[in-house]
Amino acid sequence: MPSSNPHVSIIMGSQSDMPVMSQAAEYLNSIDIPYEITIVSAHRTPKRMVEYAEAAADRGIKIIIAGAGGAAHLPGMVASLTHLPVIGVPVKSSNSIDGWDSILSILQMPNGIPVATVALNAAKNAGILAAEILAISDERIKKKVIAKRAAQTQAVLDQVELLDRQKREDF
Ligand code: RP5
Repeated sequence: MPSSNPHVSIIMGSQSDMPVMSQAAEYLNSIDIPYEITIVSAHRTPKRMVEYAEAAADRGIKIIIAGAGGAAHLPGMVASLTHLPVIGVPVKSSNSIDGWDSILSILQMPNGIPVATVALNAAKNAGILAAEILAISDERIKKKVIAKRAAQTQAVLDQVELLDRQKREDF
């Protein structure tokens, strides 16, 4: 849930990234992990980016999920300003060249400053990964992450059974 005491920060370069990045928030919401979500642009609000990243750990943030499109320097720059783990979400934005620009900008961090990069537009996976990292030291989150996985598995098995039933009825 959005919280005044967030454990996860979800940031993005532009409001136009919100349809993708809100998927990380949806997952965190679903397992009651407190988060905050806001816009921090590396090139339009560079001073805000520095202040935000430098203050994050002291505010109790444990993981930062950062999404951006195009040149997509936000995740790497934020990672360079904090020791917190940063999960990068390449966003296919209006100015993207098929998304490869943001994928490579976020993925190809030189040694020394890592950004854990998920697939293009895969903000949900970023939310899951953040929860899994928190689950290492939080039994309550661990149980919820495992339960979500079990529900996901069951949903696929239900689909398999439904298809099998339809096939039997067709013959
Ligand atoms: C990046 O440029 C943002 O992360 C966004 O994906 C992209 C386009 O931004 P807008 O022009 O839509 O604000 O900084």
